[in-house]
Amino acid sequence: MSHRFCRVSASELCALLRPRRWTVVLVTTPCFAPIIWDGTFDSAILDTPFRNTTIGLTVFAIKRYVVFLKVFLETADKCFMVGHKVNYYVFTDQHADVPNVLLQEGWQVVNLEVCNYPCWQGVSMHRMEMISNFSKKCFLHEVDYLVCLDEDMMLSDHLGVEILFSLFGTLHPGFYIADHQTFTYEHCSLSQAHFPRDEGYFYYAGGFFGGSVLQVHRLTKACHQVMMVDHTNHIEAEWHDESHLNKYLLCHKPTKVLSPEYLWDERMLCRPPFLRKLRYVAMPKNHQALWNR
Ligand code: UD2
Repeated sequence: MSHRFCRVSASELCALLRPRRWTVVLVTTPCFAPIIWDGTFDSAILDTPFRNTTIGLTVFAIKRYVVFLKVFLETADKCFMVGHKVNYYVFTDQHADVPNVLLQEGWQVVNLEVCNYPCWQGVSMHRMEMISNFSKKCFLHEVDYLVCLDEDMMLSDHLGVEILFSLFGTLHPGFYIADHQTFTYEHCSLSQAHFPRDEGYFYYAGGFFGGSVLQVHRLTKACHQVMMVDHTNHIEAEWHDESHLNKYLLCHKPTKVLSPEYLWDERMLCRPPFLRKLRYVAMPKNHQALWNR
């Protein structure tokens, strides 16, 4: 052994070997995809290889959901991919009400005209179709990665390139420690989203997924196509697009998985001590008021 090693004191050695996280959390999937938690990555190292990367963020602000857009954009401007180039793609039927938020230099908001649908479930489910269509039409030429988010949410901490990989999904905050028997995969065997109760390790949230544009295009196109098959057969999966997203991610394993730090609802859930950061959290909302005014 060289003398160099002998000169390290015991306390220095302890500091060197100390794991960045003391709490035990699952940091890899059975397929060896990393699960991203605070303390499992170093942004200073990760930022460099993504220096020339452009990230597209898609959100839907249809009908009254446009009210959430100002806070969403303002908080994203502070926390999302800071130091990188971002295009916000806002799918909306409410152009006049899209707020004019001052963003970082070089960042832009692109409003994409879409029609609305008579019911909330229709809006939620057609997101797959719209992302798929616009991926082919423009995202493939404009950005490297797509991050697809719910919009009735706000960013509350750093959310950066640590999430990027070819295909990623986010552990649903309501199920990340639940017995997999309780996962709300689609149980109707006639639906294209059907998945047996005793298979599958994770339940993913519909409100946060993404990857390279090519992978997101494949995912959204596939989900839309199977939703159309269900529609023709007069079937609607219980959790709509989220049911189909889960089926897709169970058959096409994500290469990165985001912990519930990346999607949390403080009003619905009790925060466990090992959830050190909340990066993306639900805003208060009243479904009734949003739809029946
Ligand atoms: C859950 C999922 C959501 C979706 C839905 C399907 C999370 C956090 N949320 O959401 O992604 O899978 O279940 O059942 O995992 N929207 C509009 N206008 C409307 C209605 C919806 O723009 O009139 C958009 C908006 O961007 C919203 C998103 O669709 O964030 C999803 O709708 P939601 O958030 O009301 O659904 P929720 O919370 O039940």
